Amino acid sequence: MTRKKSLFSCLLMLLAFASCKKAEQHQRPNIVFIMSDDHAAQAISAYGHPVSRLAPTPNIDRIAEEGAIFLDNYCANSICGPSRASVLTGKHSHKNGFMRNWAKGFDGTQQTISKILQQNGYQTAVIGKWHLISKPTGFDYWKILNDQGEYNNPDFITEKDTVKSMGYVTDLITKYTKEWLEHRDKNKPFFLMMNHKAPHRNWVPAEKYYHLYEHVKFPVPDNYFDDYKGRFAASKQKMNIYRDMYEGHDLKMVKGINSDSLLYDPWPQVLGRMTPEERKRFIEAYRDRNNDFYKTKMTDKEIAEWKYQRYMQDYLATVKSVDESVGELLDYLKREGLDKNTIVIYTSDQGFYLGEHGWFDKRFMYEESMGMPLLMKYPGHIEPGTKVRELTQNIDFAPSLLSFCGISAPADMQGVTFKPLVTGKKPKQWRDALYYHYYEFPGFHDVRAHYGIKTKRYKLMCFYKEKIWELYDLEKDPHEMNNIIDDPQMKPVINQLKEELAQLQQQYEVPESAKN
Ligand code: SGN
Ligand code: CA
Repeated sequence: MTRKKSLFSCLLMLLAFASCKKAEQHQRPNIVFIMSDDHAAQAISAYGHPVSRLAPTPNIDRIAEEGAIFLDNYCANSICGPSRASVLTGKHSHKNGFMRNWAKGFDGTQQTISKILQQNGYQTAVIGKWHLISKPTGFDYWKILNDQGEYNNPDFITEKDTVKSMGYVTDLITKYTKEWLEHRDKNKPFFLMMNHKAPHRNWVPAEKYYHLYEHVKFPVPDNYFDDYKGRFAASKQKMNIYRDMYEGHDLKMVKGINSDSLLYDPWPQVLGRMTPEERKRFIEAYRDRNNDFYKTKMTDKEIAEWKYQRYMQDYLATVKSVDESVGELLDYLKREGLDKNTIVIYTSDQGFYLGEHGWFDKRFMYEESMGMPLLMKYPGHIEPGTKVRELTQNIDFAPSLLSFCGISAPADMQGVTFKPLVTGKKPKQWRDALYYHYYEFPGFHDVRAHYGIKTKRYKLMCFYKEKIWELYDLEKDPHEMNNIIDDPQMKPVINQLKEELAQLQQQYEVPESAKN
C-alpha cells in the first residue's frame, strides 16, 4: 500500500469510529425527570386510592400504563430540600449535608447525577422548583423559582437575572421546559428536570380550575379525627387541617357574608402576586361557597369536614394542571420522535397527608409522608404495566438512572440501582429494610426529629431527643394507629429491628452527633 493510500484508509477508519461513537451516544437514553412538590400517591389515580378516583390523573397514569409503577417507594427524609438533595446525590441527608430545609445551602461542589451525566456528554437542565438555597451546579441551563416559588406571576431566576413571569406557575414551568427542549443541542442526549411547585401549600388552582371540584365531596379518611393516643410526637404536631390551617391563606375563607377580605393570612405577599383583576376573580370564584359557609349552621365536626373538602378541592385542582403538564410533555416527546429513547420519570419530593390523622404536610415516618410516588417508562426496556413491590428509596434514583445510561455509579453513592427490578431481571437478593431520618425540629409544624427502620411488615421509629419509641405492624395496622412498642409479645421483633436499625446506621455511616 502506498503512503497516501494508507493515510486515506486511516482517515476512513477514524471517521467510522467517530460516527459509531455518535450513534452510540444517540442510543443513550434521554431522561425527563418530573418532580412535583408534595404530590401524594393518594392523589394519583394509577395508585387507586378513593380520592383519586374522583380526581383522576390520566396523563401521569400513562407513564405507569406504558411502563412501571413503584408500589413501595419511600424517601429518606420527608421534606423538600433534603429529598431533592438525596435525589441528586444518591445519598442520605447526613452524607450530602442537606438535612433540613433551613440548612445552609446545598454544597454544590459535591458530586451529583447531573454533573456525572454532564461529564458523560449529556446536556443538563433544571426548570422549576429547586429549593436548595445555593445556585444549581452541574446544569448547563437552569431557570428556577425563588425559594418555594409562587403560584401566580412567580419570579424565575436564571444565571443572568431574576424576572417576574406573568401567568400560572405550572403552565409557565411547562412552557419553559418545552422551550428548552426546542432549543437544545439535538446532537447530545439530555437530562432534564422539570420540577413543579404544585401541589404545594397554599394550593391555588389555575383560574380555569377554580370551580373544577367545587361540587365534589371527597371521602373523609376514617382516621380524620385521630386522637393520637399512644403516639407522643403525633399528639404534639401542628399540621392539623381543622386546627392549624390558616383560614385565609390556605382555605380561602373570608371574614363574613360577601366579604372580600380573607381571614387569617400571615403571608399576604403570596396571594398578593395576583394583579388586582386576578384577585377580584379569585375572590369571586369562592364567593358562593364562602357565603354558604356563613349561611349554614354547622357543628365543630361539620366545620372540620367542610375544611377537609375545601382543602381537597383546591389541592386536587392544582394537581389537574400538573397532570395536564405531564400530558403536554409526553405529547411533545411523541411528536418529536423522542418518546422511544427517553426515560420519563414522575415523582414527588415526598408524600403528603390528605386528611389522614387529620393532617396536611409531611415529615413523619408514617406511610403517607414517607411514601413517594414513582412511575417510570422506557419503551423497549420496561414492560408496560410493570409493578415494583420491592422496597426502593429516593437514594436509589441517581444510581438507577446512571445504570440506564450505561454509567456505573460512584462507590460512595448509598443507593442501589433498581434497573433490574423494572427490566425483568429481578435479583435473587434485594434489601429488606429502609433507613429514615428526619431532622427539622424545631421547625414548621412541630414534628419531632426521629429516625427509624421500615421493613415490609414493620416500622420501628425513635424520637431520639425524647427517647420515645414506636412500633407498628403494617399488616394488621396499615394506618399506624396502634403503637405496640409496649406489647410484651413484640419483644423479639423489637430486639431484631433495633439490631437491624443499628446495622443500617453503621452501613450508612450515620455519625453519633446525628443520633442524639
Ligand atoms: C412552607 C409551608 C409549610 C411547609 C414548608 C416546607 N408553609 O413553609 O407548610 O411545611 O414550606 O415545605 S407555606 O404556607 O409558606 O407554604 S417543603 O415542601 O418545602 O418541604
Ligand atoms: Ca415538598
